[in-house]
Amino acid sequence: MALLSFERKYRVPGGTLVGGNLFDFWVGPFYVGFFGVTTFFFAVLGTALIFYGAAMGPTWDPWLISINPPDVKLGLGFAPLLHGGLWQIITVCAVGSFISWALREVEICRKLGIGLHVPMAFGVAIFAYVTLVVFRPILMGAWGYAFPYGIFSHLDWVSNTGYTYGNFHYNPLHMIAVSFFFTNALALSLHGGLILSAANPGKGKVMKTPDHEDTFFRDLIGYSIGTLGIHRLGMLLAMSAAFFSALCIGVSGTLYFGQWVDWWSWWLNLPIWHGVHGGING
Ligand code: UQ2
Repeated sequence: MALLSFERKYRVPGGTLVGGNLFDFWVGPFYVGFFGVTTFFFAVLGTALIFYGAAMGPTWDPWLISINPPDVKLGLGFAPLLHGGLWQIITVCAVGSFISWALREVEICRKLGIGLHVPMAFGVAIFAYVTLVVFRPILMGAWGYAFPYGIFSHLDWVSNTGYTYGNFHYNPLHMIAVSFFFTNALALSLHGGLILSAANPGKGKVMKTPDHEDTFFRDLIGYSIGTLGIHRLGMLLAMSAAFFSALCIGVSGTLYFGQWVDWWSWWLNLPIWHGVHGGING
């Protein structure tokens, strides 16, 4: 693997959080570091255990393989290996490797003297995953409320969990999360389209500059958020989407137990409707 011309300049020692200079080296293009080692360890062990669980299970059909959490009856205890124990160890491996990956990103940021935005954004994705398989199950008192590791089986879990609370589309935090996902898609398509349009003015022509990008949106809607601003907006929208997703499932079964459509009764129960003709409060 050839070194890019600028790589040598940026391959500086230091910036590590753990291990001093012990793991401060590269393998081919990859920085290793203490957290490179732990990422690799957890990822390989977790993947091997998924294959072991598949071998112990009834099928090798990739759609149908499923590593299931323990029965709800077990509560928060340690489960026998083939009755949720594998799921528990695989979950530890997953969380261990995700957090190791984030900390390896932090070490690389420190080496380069750049901000920690990438690991912070990734941290919100980790938070959403940990909410699903750790925080919410603990708050509900059983690992069995977490989702199974399988393609069809996790889709079934999403469907069943959604219907447990009536219709998740009535969950106001779900509404906010979906709105952030859609707005994120809008912002990224505007940004991708704008950059590609400036970079591709037509065969034989010199590509255009950010001035043209600004002017396009000022002509169109009287406002340009700017080249830095669009990336701030993108990061805000993406992190908010993941954060509100975590909240919308995190409160279901822990703070809110009913059907989400009934949550909206607060509106009908406002005192301003008392005595309104035809209203539910007479
Ligand atoms: C912009 C700008 C960019 C962009 C985009 C815009 C030059 C290259 C996409 C336009 C974005 C706006 C007006 C914000 C839209 C708001 C939402 C919530 C979707 O002005 O500056 O930089 O890529």
